[in-house]
Amino acid sequence: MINTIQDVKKKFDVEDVRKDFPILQRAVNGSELVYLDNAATTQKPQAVIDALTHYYTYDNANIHRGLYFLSEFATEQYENARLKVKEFINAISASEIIFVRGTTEAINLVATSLWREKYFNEGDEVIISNMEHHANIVPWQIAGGRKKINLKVIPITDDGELDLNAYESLINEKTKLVSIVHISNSLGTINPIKKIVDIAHSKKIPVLIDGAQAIPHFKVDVQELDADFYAFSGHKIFGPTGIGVLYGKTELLEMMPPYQGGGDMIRTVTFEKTTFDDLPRKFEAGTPNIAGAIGLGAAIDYLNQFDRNDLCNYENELLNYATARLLEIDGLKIIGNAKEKASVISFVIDGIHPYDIGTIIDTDGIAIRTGHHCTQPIMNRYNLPATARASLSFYNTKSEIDKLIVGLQKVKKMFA
Ligand code: 7TS
Repeated sequence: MINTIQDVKKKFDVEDVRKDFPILQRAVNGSELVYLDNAATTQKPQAVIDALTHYYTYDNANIHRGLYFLSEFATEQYENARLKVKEFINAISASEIIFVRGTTEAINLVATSLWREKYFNEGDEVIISNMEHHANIVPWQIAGGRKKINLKVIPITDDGELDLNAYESLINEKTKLVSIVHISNSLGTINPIKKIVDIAHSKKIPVLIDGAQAIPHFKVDVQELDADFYAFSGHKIFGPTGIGVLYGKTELLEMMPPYQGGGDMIRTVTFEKTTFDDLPRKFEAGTPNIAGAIGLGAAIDYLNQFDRNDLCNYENELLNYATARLLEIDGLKIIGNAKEKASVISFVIDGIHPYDIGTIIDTDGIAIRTGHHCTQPIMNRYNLPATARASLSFYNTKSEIDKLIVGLQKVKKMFA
């Protein structure tokens, strides 16, 4: 069979890839930057930076309005980015792609809009898990104002895996939604999301998936998962900050009232009554992050050059290497040992506060995250105030992991 141009993927080579990310060449505190905080945000390839610069230099105009060339051209690029997202996650239609600020706004949109629709009554239940980011806890707590949704929490095992039997037993006639993280940002656990969806759907309950950490690691197909909603942030897949995506099935998005009101989301307005535009514009009030969407499109183009499996396999290789090397350190314990794990490693070292670890290795230019990672309930589950976390992307190398180990050994010596 003859390959089409689109089928021919660029061979993955980490040294080549690193040249695409200019920030990786900079120094921090006199050392070459070792950036191991990719779960917080990823670095941007030159192609994304160029797309932003190009847009603001040559093409800037507001969209969906003027009949002049620049406005039409900006609109075309913005809508083209939506098409790229649609293809990227295999949605049925581009109108199922709502541009938002990020995962946080996507979940707030769903929680607020479903309340307004009276989809929830006071005392109805949303099933989440013990490993949710605050972005998938707090919106459900505040959506109804004084009226409360009850959160039912799937417990996790000591290894950091969801207890699926407990999940099934939490479902009852009050369960209105399951809202669950695909990959945990603090444990690295890859949840069996398809199984979770199938169980919920067998009881006719829709599922929202927080895909913030999954989307950078592997190919996500919303139709294959049969996700009702899927949320992610552009900045975690090598795109700009301030842009993200809410995917929703058409029938759900059509049933839901707008999240915010204003320009661009209406069809007619009088002082008495307003009618709303069709999807997706009903949910995109005001001037959106046009440059951000275009930058996200460029990030998707960047990723699409590669076979995503090559990137994923390489990240797994890094995960295995880093796990083995970290465990060489006396007194170091990894938090989160699920069988299915992405390249996110939380750890603690006996007698040393994670903040001290982070601060000391920063003096050698090594960036890791320390803290509760916006997942306080999981810290409580393990009885920890915080962990240190190294999260790896496909532009990281084994030699960077070696530098982390040298840094941690230095920390150990200082506290000996
Ligand atoms: N959900 C998960 C699983 C996340 O990891 C994050 C951010 C969010 C939601 C929120 O995403 P945002 O783009 O709307 O802020 N996680 C992290 C992190 O682990 N370190 O910094 C941010």
